Amino acid sequence: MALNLSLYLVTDAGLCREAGLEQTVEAAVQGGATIVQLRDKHASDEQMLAQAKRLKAVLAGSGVPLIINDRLQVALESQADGLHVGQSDAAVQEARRVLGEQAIIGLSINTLAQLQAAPVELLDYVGIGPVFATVSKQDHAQPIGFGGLASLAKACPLPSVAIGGLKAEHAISVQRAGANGLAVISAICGQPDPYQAARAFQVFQAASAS
Ligand code: TZP
Ligand code: MG
Repeated sequence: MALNLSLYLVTDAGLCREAGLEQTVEAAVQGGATIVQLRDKHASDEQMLAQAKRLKAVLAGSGVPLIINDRLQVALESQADGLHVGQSDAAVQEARRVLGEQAIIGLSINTLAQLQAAPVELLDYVGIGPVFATVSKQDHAQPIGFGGLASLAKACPLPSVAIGGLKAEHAISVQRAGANGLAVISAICGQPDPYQAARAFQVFQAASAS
């Protein structure tokens, strides 16, 4: 199945606590999220594995892939669809070797040097950002703005998804910058209505396509 990065939901356990993580993901997918990443910097591998299994059940039959952030063993044991790694995470080579050819593997990049160093032949997509500063990731790299996003997306031979401080109203600028989609945490997680929050992106995407 072709990789659809147009609305990439990255989960945050804290922000989803009240509404529930599975409920948030289910609503977001109904609202148009096309890919979901389980990200939790505080959970143990066991907790993350259990959460991955619950999310797999939620996503079963939806055609929306489940990607695991950072934890190669969790991705393997949960039989998730793929793994997303940052510059300091498990090596892409190791992830591809362990997860196999079919797995979706993504890498975060923030600079042209990181893009040039990326093993693009082993990757399915890159995450580019942060576009804006965000409280959702405390240790994020220097924000690159839409100008930086455009230079990296244009130089990138792979599909790309923009991340960092993005809201529905940024969908048009992201598309114009040449990225294939938007990855978001707080625009959906912790919103009063995650279904409507996801749908808002479709409205902007449809407007920019017409
Ligand atoms: N990587 C770069 S910025 C970011 C991550 C995981 C957080 C994005 O969260 P938000 O709430 O969409 O700004
Ligand atoms: Mg990481």
